[in-house]
Amino acid sequence: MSLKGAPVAPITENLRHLLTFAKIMDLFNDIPDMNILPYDGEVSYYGAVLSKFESDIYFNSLLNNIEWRNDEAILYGKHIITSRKVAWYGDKPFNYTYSGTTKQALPWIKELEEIKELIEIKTGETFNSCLLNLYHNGDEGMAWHSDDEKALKKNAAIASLSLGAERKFSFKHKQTKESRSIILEHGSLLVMAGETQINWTHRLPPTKLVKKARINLTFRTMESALS
Ligand SMILES: O=C(O)CCC(=O)C(=O)O
Repeated sequence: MSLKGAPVAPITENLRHLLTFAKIMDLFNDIPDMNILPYDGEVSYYGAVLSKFESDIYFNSLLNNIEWRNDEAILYGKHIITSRKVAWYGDKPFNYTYSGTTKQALPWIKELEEIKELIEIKTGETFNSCLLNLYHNGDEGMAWHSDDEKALKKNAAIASLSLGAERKFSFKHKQTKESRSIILEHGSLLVMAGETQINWTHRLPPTKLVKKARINLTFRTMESALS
């Protein structure tokens, strides 16, 4: 509700104030205590943050309403087009370059705004962009990498929401090569924070065991959008 005639702050500003208040009041008691990584990074797995019903609805509406495109990469000088599909959304049409190619962010759609708000409330973090991946089945995965591009705010949390088929997700330490894996359920949230991207790589290994599709959303913070 707003007072008649009083200026109305944009919703994102209101949300930011609410989040700061909630953080001060320690209202984020959903945050898991356990770190999946043994050292040099922070990864929290919240389990399902959406019901099966909500997860099914979001899976189907994202499948239909997102502007999916085949991903592209330059690998060993060759231009590769993946069967996995990808999409990039954000507060502003900022450019995100990874694997040698650049994408321009599309404006948020309703479903993404709703999921983003839920994740911001659960985690106490804010995000200004989201990379989505669509894996049609277990043949499609993602190779070892870190989300450490210069355009991303350094050490900012990255929140990963999974919908659809359950898949294994793995981390490997860059120096010690120690690894950890976790199964990401339908409707689940995983948050990578601290120095995770500096010290660890992660991947979604391909598997012959999974025949169904999965959608993953990683909410991120672009540095360029903060100024
Ligand atoms: O699909 C996933 O869970 C992983 C996606 C990922 O690693 C990324 O977007 O950087």
